[in-house]
Amino acid sequence: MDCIFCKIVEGTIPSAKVYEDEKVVAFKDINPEAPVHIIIIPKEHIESVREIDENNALIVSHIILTAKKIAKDLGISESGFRIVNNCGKDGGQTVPHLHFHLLGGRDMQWPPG
Ligand code: D5M
Repeated sequence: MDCIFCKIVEGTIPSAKVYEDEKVVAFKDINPEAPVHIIIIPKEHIESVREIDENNALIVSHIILTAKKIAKDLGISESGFRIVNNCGKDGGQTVPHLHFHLLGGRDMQWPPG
């Protein structure tokens, strides 16, 4: 499958990994929008939140717990952080493999663009 994030999981393209376990991988975003910008993905290829259902929904809570752990490890837990998921074209999703952004290290604005 020609999926860039699956290739990161397989290790066939490089990434700056900050965390990995049997279910997820987390790595630095190649185009950071904040001092801390980490992408967290399931190892399993799931295209987007639209493909989440009662059979695979536990991966989402695992990703949130992973984000919380990484935020603590990277020193942005106390100051606060943002977790973002973009879904589909209008949601701004550019990579069709489910991923959550963990952003921190600066004041965030609202609403997003
Ligand atoms: O965000 C997709 C994000 O993935 C975007 O912020 C760039 C990042 N990206 C794309 N390719 C790579 C590689 N190879 N390493 C690290 N980060 C990457 P979206 O929510 O789909 O707009």
